[in-house]
Amino acid sequence: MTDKRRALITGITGQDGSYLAELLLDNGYDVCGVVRRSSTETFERIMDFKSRLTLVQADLTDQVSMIDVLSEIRPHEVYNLAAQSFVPTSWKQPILTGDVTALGVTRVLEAIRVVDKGIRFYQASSSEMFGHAQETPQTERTQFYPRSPYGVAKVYGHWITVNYRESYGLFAVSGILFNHESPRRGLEFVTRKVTHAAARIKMGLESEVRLGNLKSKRDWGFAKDYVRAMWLMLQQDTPDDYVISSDETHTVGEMCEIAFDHLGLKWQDHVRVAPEFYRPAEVHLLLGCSAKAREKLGWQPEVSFEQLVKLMADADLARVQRQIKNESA
Ligand code: NAP
Ligand code: G4F
Repeated sequence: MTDKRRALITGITGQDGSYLAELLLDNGYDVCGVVRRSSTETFERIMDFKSRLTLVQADLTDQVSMIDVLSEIRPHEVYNLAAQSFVPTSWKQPILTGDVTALGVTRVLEAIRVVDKGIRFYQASSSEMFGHAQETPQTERTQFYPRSPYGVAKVYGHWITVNYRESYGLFAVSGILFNHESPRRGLEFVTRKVTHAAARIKMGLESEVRLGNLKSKRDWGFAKDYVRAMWLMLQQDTPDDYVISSDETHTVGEMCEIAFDHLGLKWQDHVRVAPEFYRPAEVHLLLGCSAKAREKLGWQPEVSFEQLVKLMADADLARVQRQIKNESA
């Protein structure tokens, strides 16, 4: 072990985990990532810098594996990003979602309590906790009203983090992050589904994309900006909870318009509304107020909503063009 600061990231193979790992490596950390066993590797997002990481096998559903990993690595900071994070899946698999996304947080906190109470802890909380929003914009003081099993699980994760801070004096913080996207976003989330489809349509591989509620509004930002806020939260003198958002809201329809327009296409020609993508209970409007983070952490986003959608569309177009070239070679 070196004298460098050590960070452990659960969910390192996900969108945020991959960006956070890069940020921490750049900041001089030894970075360790928890990966769960699967029959095929899910290392695509961390491939370019995997040789600089330590990867350890554990699972948020397995308490002993989390204690073992913390005992072995002895990190200074733990970022808990692992979750069943796709909202529609949380209705299909509510028990699994509760086990990983809610109780999983307690398992990590228990591992910290047992191994070393000095470890600083970040919990990836979500604007989905506001759900049927009780006020607009939403702040750290807005009452929660989750609208999916995922949102309910995140509310549990938030409060157990606050509770371990208050019960055991842990440096445990909850970052309430609004939607954040990137070219590394999973293909099932709406932004990436749209930019990926627009790129394939542009290249003549498809002609339409089927979506659900085009009227729903989200406060979207760039994932790379948002992981910076996670790190900042763990560098403060005292633990606290922060909303991280762009402080703007846009409809799914507006997002489609920018993506298709950017690739020289008319979105109404290609977007079809399909009932199967509507949700049993929708979160209609999310709009954050990140004033506290801007003032206390000195955080602010660098990429606007429009820039974000365009950079995602560009990345998907380049990716689709590369695939076509490789297939014809
Ligand atoms: P993501 O891309 O879906 O990544 C989820 C990660 O969790 C993956 O690395 C996955 O591993 C891992 N994981 C799932 N179940 C696990 C288990 N049982 N044990 C260990 N690891 C497990 O999510 P993301 O967008 O990066 O989001 C990161 C975190 O922030 C999540 O907790 C999410 O709920 C929360 N969040 C996200 C947003 C957003 O807009 N992106 C906003 C607010 C909060 P595999 O690769 O093996 O599947
Ligand atoms: O992209 P989404 O699936 O993201 P959602 O449900 O807001 O959740 C994401 O952000 C949360 C933060 O608020 C995270 F905690 C969570 O882990 C995840 O990262 O859907 C966004 C909106 C919804 O209103 C949905 O109904 O887009 C609407 N939508 C319309 N058509 C669609 C589709 N969503 C998806 N995934 N697929 C569609 O075809």
